[in-house]
Amino acid sequence: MLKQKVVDALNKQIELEHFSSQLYLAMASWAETNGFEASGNFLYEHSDEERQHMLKLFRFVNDRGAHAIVPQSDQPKITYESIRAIYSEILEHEIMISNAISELVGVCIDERDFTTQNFLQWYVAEQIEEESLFRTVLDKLNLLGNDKASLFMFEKEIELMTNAMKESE
Ligand code: OFO
Repeated sequence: MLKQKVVDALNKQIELEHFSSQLYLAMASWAETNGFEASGNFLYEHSDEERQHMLKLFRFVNDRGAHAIVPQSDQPKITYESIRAIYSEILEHEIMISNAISELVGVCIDERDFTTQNFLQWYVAEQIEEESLFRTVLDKLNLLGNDKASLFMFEKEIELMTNAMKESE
């Protein structure tokens, strides 16, 4: 049986993963309607991934005899300054999520819940990957520059990354 402090912390993380999914959906919508079709597809994929992260926690909470709560959702921003602003915001957001996962692992250690701590190792590893992925995307943007031809090439790169991501699923 999960301790209440662990259940509360897991439900808080469910809320964060849910918000990540909504945030990336809003960003996908902006990208798609502002000429960045490849980034739109990439972000739709990421929105789906975040929903999977949320569900994995959700099912774990219920499987362990507690009650997962469907979070209330804040509306993400609708418009973004640029495609660069989107990817910078994502990297910052993912760093915040990594810190939240560390806090959650800390709660499990304090409560001596080593089963949940072990389950969360998947999220610890996933966060390293996600941060690295979005650093790579920003590096590509920085290398290519901001003119139209560079952004076109950037979108081609993102399309390749999305295809690779889908193939590895
Ligand atoms: Fe973006 O990663 Fe979930 O946890």
